Parts: sequence; structure tokens; C-alpha cells
Amino acid sequence: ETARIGVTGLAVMGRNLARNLARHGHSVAVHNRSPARTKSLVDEFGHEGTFLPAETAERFVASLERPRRLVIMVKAGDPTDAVIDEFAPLLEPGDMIVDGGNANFADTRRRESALRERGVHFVGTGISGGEEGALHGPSIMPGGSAESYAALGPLLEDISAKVDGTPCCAHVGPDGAGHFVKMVHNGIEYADMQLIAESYDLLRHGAGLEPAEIAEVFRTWNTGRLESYLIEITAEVLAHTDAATGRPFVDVVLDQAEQKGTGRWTVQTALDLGVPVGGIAEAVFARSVSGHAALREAAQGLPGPSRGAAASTLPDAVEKALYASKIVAYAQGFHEIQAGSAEYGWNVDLGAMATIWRGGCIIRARFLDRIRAAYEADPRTPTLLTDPHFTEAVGDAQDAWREVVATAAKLGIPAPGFSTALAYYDSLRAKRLPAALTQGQRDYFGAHTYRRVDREGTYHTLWGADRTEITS
Ligand code: NBP
Repeated sequence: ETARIGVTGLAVMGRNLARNLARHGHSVAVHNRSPARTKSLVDEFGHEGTFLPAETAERFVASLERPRRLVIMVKAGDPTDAVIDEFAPLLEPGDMIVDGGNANFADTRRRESALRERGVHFVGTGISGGEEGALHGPSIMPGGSAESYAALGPLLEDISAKVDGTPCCAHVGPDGAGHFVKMVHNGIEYADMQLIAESYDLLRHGAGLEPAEIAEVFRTWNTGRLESYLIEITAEVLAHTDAATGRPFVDVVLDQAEQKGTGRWTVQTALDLGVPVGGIAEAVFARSVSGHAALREAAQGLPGPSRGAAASTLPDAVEKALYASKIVAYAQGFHEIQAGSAEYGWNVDLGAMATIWRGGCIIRARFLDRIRAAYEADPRTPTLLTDPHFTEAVGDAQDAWREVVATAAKLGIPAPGFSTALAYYDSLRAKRLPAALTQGQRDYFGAHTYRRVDREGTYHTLWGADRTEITS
């Protein structure tokens, strides 16, 4: 008896993915470095479907139908390489290794190219939605060859989340494309969460609302265009009362946010690609600032604004600022995917990415339908901001957006996400940017040259001499 697919690495993610496969009627071979996890999976959930447990790598590989489909769900980094080194010699040309971990796309590119030489397909696959998603239907972003997708796609689509009957799984593109898109997805998630956090902060300390009242505001927002998983759980968290103290839960949690690294990768990669992703960067930095306890402690006595100005930050204005800033953050994230796709020749279908994020993952939202529609209407649109729906939304938000950023500044409430979104927006719309002055400075101190608005060519001014202009 052989299994259609195998999963090695049976911690929370691998175990739930294997169960999801089995529950959908796919026989699944299961393996883990320490056999205890394999045994407990079969003992506890063996009744859910057909599991073929294997204690050794050899038996695991032998229990897979050909061409073999082997999913790795181990800790990203060195463990992934260790597992590949263990299994690759046992595989044959045409076999497929799916890496469902949170790998860096550069590692995926390296692994794909090494395995391609042996004729083995390496399918770096972004899987979003945490353990619940893995069990009940994640959003799946497979990279790798089109040939491997033909053999794997139906299985992966089968176990993915569905929205309006459409699977939240599509072939992203060759080699590292899947993990790249998953990385940017996580970066966007950071930005989205930061904007929501700033909205809360403004409602709390600008408008003076209590957490329970703010929970109601978020519940109301969740019935409109902001409807999303993140807004929904924000209301839940804000409405929660700490059992031990009777205080709002949000007030007893230490205000130092942590991160695992995919947000940072998104920003590092954006810097390499030259793509401005201020919304994601500020979100990563905001978590970083929050974690610098000693620095914050040292700054406690620093002067702030003289309060007194009535907080005019009404929930309606914040809702508009949030929607507009969210459009900017997503526009920046999609720009990064577009740039990565161009750099590595992936030909990523941006609208399809919005489509597969509609379910299964943390950023699932009604909003993604709008993004899908925008790319359907114009697949080559340079930015989501120029899509008519989004242009209208940011147009409608103008006064509120600016008022919210100004209010935050006046009251001394940090709003880096809102501020950077607005600055990016104004930078794009500006007829002239002060970059002309920057170029002048660069030419002055470093003879870096400049181009002119009225003629072709590259010029340099002899700043230290008689300031004549020469062509360079
Ligand atoms: P972990 O990331 O905690 O990894 C534990 C698994 O890795 C165990 O099966 C462990 O085997 C195995 N492993 C390690 Br560690 N080193 C190994 C080695 N050298 N050789 C073989 N196996 C090794 O598991 P997870 O939380 O289920 O996540 C799995 C992957 O999915 C990760 O890449 C993660 O980033 C990604 N992911 C996680 C989530 C989430 O919500 N947790 C969401 C999305 C993606 P052992 O049992 O023998 O120690």
C-alpha cells in the first residue's frame, strides 16, 4: 500500500496539515525525526483517515506513490537543510519535495537549484493561517515548477481554504516565488496590525474611549468595508476582561511586541529591491521601539505637547484614515511583489495573490476582493492607488486622514503607520519633490552629477570654481 502524499515534521503545523489531507480522503504517509510524534498522531487521530506511519526515512520514502510528493514541515533554516540532505539521496527524478515551512525565499532559490540538478522538484510553499489554518484550510502559496504544480496543485487546492468556492491556493511562480509572496504577506500583516493598533491608541487616548467602547467601534467597522479577521479579533481582544484583576485585558499585557522575522525580511528585501514599503518598515520599527524597555524608561521625562486641545479624533475620521492607510500599505506590499517578480522573472499574477489571501490567512478580508478586481481591470496598474475604487476611497478620506495624523502629532500620540502612509501618498502625488535639492547637494559634495528637466544628458556644476555647468 502506498500513500498519495507524505508529511515529515509532525509538530503543530505538520500534524494538522497531515490530518487535513487525511480528512479529505488522501492517504498520507507520516514521519518525524523523533518517532513519538508520529505515534501520537496516529494514536489520537488515526480514525480521521488513512495514515501510513514510518519510523525511518527509507520506509517513509518507500511508502509514497510515484512520483513522490513529500512535504517537509520542520523548523525553518538548518533543520530544513538537514531534512533535505537526508531525503534527497532516496528520491528519484520527477519526485517533489514541498517545503511548507517559513523559509527565506533566497534559501528556497538555493535549494531549488541544487535539487533541480538531480531532477527533483523543490516546491517552496508559503502556508498561512497558523495551526488552525493548517487543519481547517490554509492559504497556500506554492512556488516551484509548473510541472510540479500540475501534480501537486489539485491536492493542495483540495485542502486549502475556499472563498465563494474558489480555493485559496494558486501556483505563484518558479523557485522562490511562493516563499517570497508569503514573506510579503506577513509584512503586510505587520502593517495592517500596526494601523489597527494606532487606531485603538487614538480612540483611547485621543477620543478618550474605554477598551470596551472601542471594541464596539471595531465591531461596527467589521460590518463595513474594513470587515476582516484582524478587525474581528481586535474587537474580541479589546472586549476581554482579565479574570485575575477585573481590568481590561489590554491593560494588563506588557506593551512590548515581539516578532519572528518575516516582517524584517520583507523590509530587508524591499531595501535590496529599492521598493518603498514605509508602512511595513514602520510596523517592524514600532515593534522594535516597544521592545526597547531601557530606552523607553530613559525617555519617560521628555517633554510632550501642552495638552488641552480637545481631541477631535472621532471614530469616523479614524475609520477613514485606517482605510486609506491600509490601501497604501497594501499598495506598497504589492509593489514589492511586482518588483520581486520582475527581478527574478516569476511573472506573478498579482490579482491571484489577492484572491488566495481572501481565506485561510490572517489578513483575510473583504478588502482583498477589491484588490483582485483592481488587478482584473488592469493587470499592469502601476499602483493600487490609481484604481478608481481606491482613488475614490482615498479621495473621500483626505480631510479625515490629515486630521487624524495632525491630531496624533498635536496630542503626542505616536502614529508612524498613518503618518508614513500619508507621506507616501503625498510623495507620489507631488508634482515636484525636494529630491532635486538632494541631487544638487550630492553634486556639490561628491560630483555625483544630475540630469536636467529641460535637456537630455548628465551634468555637473563646478561648485568649487566659477560654477559653470559642464556635461559629464
Ligand atoms: P517547529 O518550527 O517548532 O519545528 C518542529 C519540528 O521540526 C519538529 O517536527 C522537529 O522534530 C523538527 N526538526 C527540528 Br526542530 N530539527 C530537525 C532536524 N534537524 N531534522 C529533522 N527534523 C527536525 O514546528 P511548527 O511550529 O509546526 O512549524 C513548522 C514550520 O511551519 C516552520 O517552518 C514554521 O515557521 C512554519 N509555520 C508555522 C506556523 C505556526 O503558526 N506555528 C505558521 C505558518 C508556518 P522533533 O519532533 O524530532 O524535534
